[in-house]
Amino acid sequence: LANQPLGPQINYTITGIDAGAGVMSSTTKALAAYDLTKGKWQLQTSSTAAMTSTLGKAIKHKQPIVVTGWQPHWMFTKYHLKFLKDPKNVYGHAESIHTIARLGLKQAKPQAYTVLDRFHWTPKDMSAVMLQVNNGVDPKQAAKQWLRQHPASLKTWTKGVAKAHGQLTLTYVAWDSEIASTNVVAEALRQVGYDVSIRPMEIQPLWASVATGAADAMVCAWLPNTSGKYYADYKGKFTDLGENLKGARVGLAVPTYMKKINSINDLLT
Ligand code: PBE
Repeated sequence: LANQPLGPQINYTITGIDAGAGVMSSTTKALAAYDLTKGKWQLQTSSTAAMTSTLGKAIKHKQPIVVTGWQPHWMFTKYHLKFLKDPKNVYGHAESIHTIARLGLKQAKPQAYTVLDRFHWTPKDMSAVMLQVNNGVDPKQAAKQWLRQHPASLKTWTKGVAKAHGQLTLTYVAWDSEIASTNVVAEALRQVGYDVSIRPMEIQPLWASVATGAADAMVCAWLPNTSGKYYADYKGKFTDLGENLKGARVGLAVPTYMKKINSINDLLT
């Protein structure tokens, strides 16, 4: 079986996630750019949970699989995966995740603005929280625990910030990476005194919520490529507080035991 072409073995299917995700539109572009559509390849829409479950099953049986991957994500911690080379650079190079606030937040809630502006961490930090959540820890508890274990980070974000009061709304898409970051920054904001609610939603309402001021901020903008379309669509209607994480990456991923598949071009062989 291992010597047969990959396509027929997996029904020419790339296992994807929710339709609105940037990695899905990039993969649709990749299908065209690498002539994969002509080669019968298709992208299957599902959800992160369904994708990671299908991935887990394939790995258990050492079967081939191609998924829409991103990093930081616990899938890269739990499994031996590799990104496929992308010589046409459809997915873009390393990305950063930005914090996006509503216009006027600085004046309305200066302490929140300061903490959100300072919030930053590393792929390793984010992976640690994601792994806890994947192991069954409640995201809020995992966030609290991470902050207890990283007092220096919390101090960097909150130092000198006066005690705050009042409501604060953060929105996010329930991707594992964004569940981790949103819960951690929400917990930090609670510790300076805010009553923080976090609301999961689809990606389009996510950007609209901040652009209309219905939400105060979000920490889920993968730039320049993955969330680039929404960033451009809503430009001028939000404040970009800059990077909260550097070194993120998006692309097609396969288990490392698929030794012959190293580039997106190899899917056609
Ligand atoms: N992701 C995780 C998102 C951004 C964060 C890669 C699934 C996407 O829009 O594709």
